[in-house]
Amino acid sequence: MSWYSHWRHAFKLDPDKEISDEALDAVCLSGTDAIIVGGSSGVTFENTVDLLSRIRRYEVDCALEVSTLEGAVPGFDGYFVPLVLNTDRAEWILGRQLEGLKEYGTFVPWEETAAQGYLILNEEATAAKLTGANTLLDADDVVAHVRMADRLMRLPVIYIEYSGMFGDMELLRSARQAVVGARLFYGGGIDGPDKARLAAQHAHTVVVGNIVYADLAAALSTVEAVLNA
Ligand code: 1GP
Repeated sequence: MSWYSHWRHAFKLDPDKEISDEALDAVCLSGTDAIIVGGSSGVTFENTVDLLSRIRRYEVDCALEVSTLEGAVPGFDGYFVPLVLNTDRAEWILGRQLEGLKEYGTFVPWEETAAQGYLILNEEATAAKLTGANTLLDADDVVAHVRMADRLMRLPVIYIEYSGMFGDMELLRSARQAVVGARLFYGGGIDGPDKARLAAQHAHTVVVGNIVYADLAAALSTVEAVLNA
């Protein structure tokens, strides 16, 4: 059992986006299993500390996705280190991570740190553009990537990422069927209970992001949908 292995539902909050105290209160008390703090751009030490300190008023688990050196902030319950599986650009697979380890390697809380093997599948997503992700994967490609991550590399988390659009549930199903040891996270385009329920059929952990900022009530409705799925 790891610190995140009981999570069924998580909200992902972006330090670079404004959220009111009332909205944050509703998110943290929603019954979600965790808040993941992370974003693809504009993440700084200051805005990450600020968001952490506001979430810390609540009991909910709070983890950081460490995607930049500047945004590596102590005090979270757990840390995820993303590695992009479907890019040719080594800097996103292990380059930046090595830089981070050279700088902060002695401070890493290893018991609370987990690598996430990311498969970024929405070509329009900021993360896909930034990392040069090859988003045109079919089911066989997805299964091969999952086996690489799960069986060969023994990564503890595989993250099927469609940030900004609802993904192909058949591909997610293929991923789930191939996974043996890893936790399968899904995120992207969940805008209410129906899509949340669909994703929860295959993913171990369903991550809900942008809708928090666009339609809070719809975001909150995903918690029960996932927990009851
Ligand atoms: C983003 O996977 C998360 O990293 C959630 O995606 O913002 O589209 O919900 P959305």
